[in-house]
Amino acid sequence: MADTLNGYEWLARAFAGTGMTHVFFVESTMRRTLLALSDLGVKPILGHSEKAAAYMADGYARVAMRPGICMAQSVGAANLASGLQDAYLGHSPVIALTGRKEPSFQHRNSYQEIAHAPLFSAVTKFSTPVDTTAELPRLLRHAWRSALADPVRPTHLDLNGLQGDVIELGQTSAPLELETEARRIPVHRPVADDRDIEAAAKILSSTRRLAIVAGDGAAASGAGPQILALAEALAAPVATTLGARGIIPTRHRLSVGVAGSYSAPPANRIVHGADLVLFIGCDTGDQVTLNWTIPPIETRIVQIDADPMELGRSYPNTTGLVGDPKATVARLVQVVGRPDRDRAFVDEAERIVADWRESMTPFIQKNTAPIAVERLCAEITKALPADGVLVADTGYSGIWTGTMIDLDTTGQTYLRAAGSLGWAFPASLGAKCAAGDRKVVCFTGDGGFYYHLAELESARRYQIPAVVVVNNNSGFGQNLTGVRRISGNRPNRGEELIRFGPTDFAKVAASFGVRGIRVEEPGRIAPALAEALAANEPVVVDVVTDLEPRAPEAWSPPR
Ligand SMILES: Cc1ncc(C[n+]2csc(CCOP(=O)(O)OP(=O)(O)O)c2C)c(N)n1
Repeated sequence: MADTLNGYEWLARAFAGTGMTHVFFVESTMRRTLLALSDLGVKPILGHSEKAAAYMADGYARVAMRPGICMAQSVGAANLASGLQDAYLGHSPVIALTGRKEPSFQHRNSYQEIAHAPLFSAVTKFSTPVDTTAELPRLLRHAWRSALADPVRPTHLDLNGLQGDVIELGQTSAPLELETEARRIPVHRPVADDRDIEAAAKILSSTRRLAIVAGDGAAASGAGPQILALAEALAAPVATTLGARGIIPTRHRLSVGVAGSYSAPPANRIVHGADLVLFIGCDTGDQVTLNWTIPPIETRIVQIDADPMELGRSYPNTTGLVGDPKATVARLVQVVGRPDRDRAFVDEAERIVADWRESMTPFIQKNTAPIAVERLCAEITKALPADGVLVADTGYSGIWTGTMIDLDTTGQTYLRAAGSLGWAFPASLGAKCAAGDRKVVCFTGDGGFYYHLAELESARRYQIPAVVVVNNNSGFGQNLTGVRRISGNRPNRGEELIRFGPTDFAKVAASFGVRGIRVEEPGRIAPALAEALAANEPVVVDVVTDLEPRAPEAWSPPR
């Protein structure tokens, strides 16, 4: 029997025992636990909103590939839950802890409290009240295992006591381990059944025009080298989801870029032109398939996924293999061997990509103000270290970074918002907490940056040296196209819906005590990035661009 401990002592020691380095919270919650964690060397990071704390935990979890913890008191639960949407969609193992008023306060108009269960039901895969400290170890272990198991997703414990204090003060004599084997995601690497692998190898080898689409699950599995080996053996072009950008070097001749709605034209054209598509760790959702038109719905599919529920979810004509992408593709490479392949399809794909890249050259080389975002992206490509982490916000920030920034070393990591505007800045702070010496660059629009500007204060207080690049075009640039469409392209009509600023974010940063660099000329981008990356402190690089230029547009099939 282990020693009897208070809940807060148990929790702090159990968390610290996993090797976690930071937790993210907003007062007033779990004070005893937070102080005990601090004593054990785990840094509590106080954010300015629960949503930002959740995003920080998310960024932390995606880099650490282990659980990220966020905490809030009862009235913050709704804010915290809203911050879990991205972690849920982005398959990030965030564990949320909230306080909840004691049972005697329930169902009698208690101040500041609504029911928590409905708030968390849509954004977690496991959420439960914890009524006694004796139950805490078992339920936390379950929340932990559940967050890490495929499909990886957030979990939540609703702790008795407004600030979780009833649980903190109760006693337990449970063992301190949260997990017996500390492994990063994916915790398990099952290999698909040999018969399924052999059948798939036959189908793939006998397809002339074969395209691979690698998804976020393949990226989480670290399957890049195995996918590249398979693509080489089968002479197959490789497209990715936005989240799997960089899973193989983006300048590799087999790489055709991101497919779907947040993409440049080549990948969609190429995947659409395939006779068979091999999806690897890919959710086949609307974003990567451009509403299930890339490839067309009747296309023959082979699909590898750790989660059997994903197989054939959207494409009925699917041969499915259940297994970890890395382990299963490695085996598939062995079985496929070195078949004699027709290279016409890859040659065609290579030409399409080369033509598109050439068409972008004038924008990349544009040397006058206002700065072209293509040029900004090219400068980030040059500046990002070989082991750098790039954190992109949603919308155009996802499209620009996913199409115009090349990631050419296997040491680089690309993280992107799964749709929540404003996610990237707080997520990049959490990412930096987990990244050690690796540099973290956040790419955000001004619209996205406004959401959590207050976290500049957190970045300064904790000296979290993330580099924030703001594509400052004084408005919701992506939405200009939509506003114009509904206003019949009448000049200025409806633009008040999307224009704001101008704001000098370098000055805003300075007022928070954060170094800010304002960039108005293309020639100043490289020195600004170099200065920011060399600084061992947070830096905002405010790049003045224009609302008018459009990001690359997805190619869609002729109707
Ligand atoms: C929470 C949330 N609200 C609204 C949106 C819709 N949305 C997507 S992109 C975008 C505009 C983003 O503007 P900004 O960050 O300035 O980048 P830009 O398009 O100008 O490059 C909006 C409003 C969203 N994705 N998430």
